[in-house]
Amino acid sequence: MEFKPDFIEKLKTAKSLLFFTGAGISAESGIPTFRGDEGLWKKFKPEELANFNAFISNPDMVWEWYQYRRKIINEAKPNAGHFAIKELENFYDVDVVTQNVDNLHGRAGSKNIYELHGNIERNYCIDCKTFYNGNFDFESKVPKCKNCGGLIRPDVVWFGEALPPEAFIKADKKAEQCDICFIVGTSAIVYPAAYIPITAKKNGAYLVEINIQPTEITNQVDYSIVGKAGEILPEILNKVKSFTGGFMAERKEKN
Ligand code: BJW
Ligand code: ZN
Repeated sequence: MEFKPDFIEKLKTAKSLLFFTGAGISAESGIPTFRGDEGLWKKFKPEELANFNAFISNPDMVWEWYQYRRKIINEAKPNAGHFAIKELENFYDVDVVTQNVDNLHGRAGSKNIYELHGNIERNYCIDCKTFYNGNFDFESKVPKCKNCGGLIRPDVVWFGEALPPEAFIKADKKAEQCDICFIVGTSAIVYPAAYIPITAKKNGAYLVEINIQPTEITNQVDYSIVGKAGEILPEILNKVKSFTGGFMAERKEKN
């Protein structure tokens, strides 16, 4: 595809890229998004599942929902979008600020990942905070802590809960410093995560959105690319690879 000329210029001069990603980047890996026609929450109401009170009043139901999703995530693989972001590390300083809990950026090999909503591969005891990795062999009933008998929950951020402070503070700093901020596959309606691209813009970053449809943030971006992340991101990578001369060539040699 033909990219906007000012975006090409930015790609040639930028040193640091920040990717702010959401469920849409994993859609082509077969993981359902949250909202929209095919969204997870057409079938399951968020207020019934993604909050602490729901877990306390019906732990088995909430646990079963997470086990169902873990199964899908375990079988999924990173797609061309995740891998393109990883490969852009050969040319730029790349930071990935993700709302996803699926660890597909990690499995694609990205170096600098800030997980704002936790990671579904981890669990912890709600009472003594002991951590448990793994999937408990997909048990459908909520497991109990070996130390204290407390309920074990997934290490994800539910509505009304604080984001992991270290990840959010670092992500916010990266947002202040990046040259280009890509907003990929997110409805950009969940806060405080959605402040990340706004912070980037306030600090002079060029904003590029990649989504199959317009979102809450579309009217604030410099460039809205309508299309699938798994197709557009590899095209951006190819464009970068096609640049010759200047410091881009030096960067290729350096890496
Ligand atoms: C494609 C594609 C393809 C498809 N290619 N694109 C203002 C400030 C602060 C807070 C608030 C505020 N206003 C309201 C709040 C409260 C609340 C909130 O934001 N509510 C809004 C919904 C209104 N926020 C919170 O409660 C947060 N905590 C908080 O505020 O704490 C305060 C506090 C402070 C101190 C102490 C204590 C408390 C927490 C939010 C947690 C969100 N958690 C979830 C669940 C995580 C666990 C799990 O996975 O189960 O996170 S909700 C869900 O939404 C999940 C996602 O990460 C998040 C964002 O969704 P995402 O990724 O954008 O997915 P979708 O489905 O919405 O969009 C997919 C997009 O992809 C679409 O646009 C498609 O078009 C696109 N797409 N295929 C490209 N192939
Ligand atoms: Zn415990």
